[in-house]
Amino acid sequence: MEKNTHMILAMDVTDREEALKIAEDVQEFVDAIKVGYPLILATGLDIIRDLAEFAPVIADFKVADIPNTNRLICEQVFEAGADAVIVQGFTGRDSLDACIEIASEYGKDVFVVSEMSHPGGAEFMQPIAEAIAKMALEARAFGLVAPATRPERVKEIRKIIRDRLTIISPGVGAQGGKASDVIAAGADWVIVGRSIYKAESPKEAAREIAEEIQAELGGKN
Ligand code: NUP
Repeated sequence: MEKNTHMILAMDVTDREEALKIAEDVQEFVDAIKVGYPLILATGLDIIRDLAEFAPVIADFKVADIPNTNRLICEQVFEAGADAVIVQGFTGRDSLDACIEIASEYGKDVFVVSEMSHPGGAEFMQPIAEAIAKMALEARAFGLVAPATRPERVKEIRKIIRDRLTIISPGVGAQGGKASDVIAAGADWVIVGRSIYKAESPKEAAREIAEEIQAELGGKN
């Protein structure tokens, strides 16, 4: 995945035409588009290929099953045209290995959730987040999903994985996180949903966040 704008759009609208329009409008400001259950359940799996015309697509299915089922899910995701899949880490190494095995067969990427960005993410997941990050490193995942709502946690995860894995970070805007803070903490990409797709002008909202990120990086990228 290219790292130009350092931004991923979370496309959680439930209307196909709206999704395609937003994708067209914001494509210059995003490196990837993340789709999940809301859009796919509403419009069908073909939306992945449709959106892939604008940017690489990350399928946020938070895959969390036994290895065999994970394998079957990941095959469907990559057959549908996704460039990467998001999986849970708490199901353990064998489940993660199954996803990574299929991803490498397709030449695609796996992101592992270490700790979720909502307040409840601190309840059960935070205490095991470091262990999940270590596992993802050993299993050679492509990256981790770490919370933009807690930049200090992104910093901790960065220390563990050093520069060997990437970090994508949701929770900017609607959930209270700030793009420049989480980029400063060590995230490679921020994930932004509602602040863009619910804005009066998604394009202008995306431009503003992209500029904030570039100002933070100050030419470092
Ligand atoms: O920990 C996570 N937090 C989170 O918000 C892991 C995620 N995958 N997400 C997703 O990121 C969430 O499902 C949504 O698609 C997006 C954030 O959207 P928003 O809060 O910017 O609207």
